[in-house]
Amino acid sequence: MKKKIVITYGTFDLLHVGHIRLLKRAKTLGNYLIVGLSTDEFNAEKHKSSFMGYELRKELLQAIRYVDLVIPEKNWEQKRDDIRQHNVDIFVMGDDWKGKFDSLQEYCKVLYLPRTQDISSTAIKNKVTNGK
Ligand code: C2G
Repeated sequence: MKKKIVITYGTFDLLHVGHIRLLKRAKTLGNYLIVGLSTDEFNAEKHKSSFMGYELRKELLQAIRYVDLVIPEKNWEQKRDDIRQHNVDIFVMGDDWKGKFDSLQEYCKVLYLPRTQDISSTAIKNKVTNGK
């Protein structure tokens, strides 16, 4: 069967059902899913500090049946090169990023999928620390 390669990017901290549903939907758009996982250093650039470090977040992603390959996301600029290097057909992100990566349409299909409501790594962190 011809490979139809999908790519998505993110921090995937405190892995939760919103992440899983995004990855599941992304995989169904093709038959091979690559995840560009934000490194701890790039998270700092995104002004995000993740609860779990890169290696743990990578280990969790690799255990998900929908994920075929995890690569490090080190900067904003690498997406175009990743898409070309991996012959990506579809770039997918949650719709909180709607419009932000439309320039990649020059290289592959760009899709934004609805986020899963009422869950986020930040909300989980707050609940765990403040009990609310
Ligand atoms: N997501 C979702 N529903 C949620 C939470 C997250 O669909 N309730 C999706 C996001 O839209 C994103 C993916 O899950 O597509 C990963 O979310 P984050 O780890 O928060 O990703 P982010 O920090 O936005 O990094 O270059 C792109 C950035 O690396 C994206």
